[in-house]
Amino acid sequence: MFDILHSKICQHLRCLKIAGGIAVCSCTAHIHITHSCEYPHQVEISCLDENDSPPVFKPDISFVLSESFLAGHELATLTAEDPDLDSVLTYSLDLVTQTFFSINSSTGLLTLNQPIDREIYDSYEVVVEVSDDVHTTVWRKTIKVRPY
Ligand SMILES: [Ca+2]
Ligand SMILES: [Ca+2]
Repeated sequence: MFDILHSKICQHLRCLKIAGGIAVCSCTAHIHITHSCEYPHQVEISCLDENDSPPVFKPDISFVLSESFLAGHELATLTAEDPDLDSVLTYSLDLVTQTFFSINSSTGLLTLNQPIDREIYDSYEVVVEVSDDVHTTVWRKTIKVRPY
């Protein structure tokens, strides 16, 4: 039986958190054994990455809406990134946006449900959500319909 100096391990883990923030997957810690052994031991510790950061939409998302687009027209892929390892992102639309648009829940590909009439609505507010199962990030933009 032996005791591990927790402060030593905690110190290493704290350093990793400060240094990397997020994408840390392993670290090395020196563990000193306080009984029955005169030599310090070194072990490899695997640090699991917590899902503690929200996904972020890429900043360069833009697309146009045109009266000439048919139903099913592919408008844009709204991609987000998540700093946490092994995150699975799910894309969805808010209720009003779902009336006019569809999104592929895994790829973020946004498509048009039906042709649009600029004389009825000359702009649309598009609200897309991405979730990592814990955090949800919203992307919102008002797009003007162009007549061609
Ligand atoms: Ca994390
Ligand atoms: Ca996350």
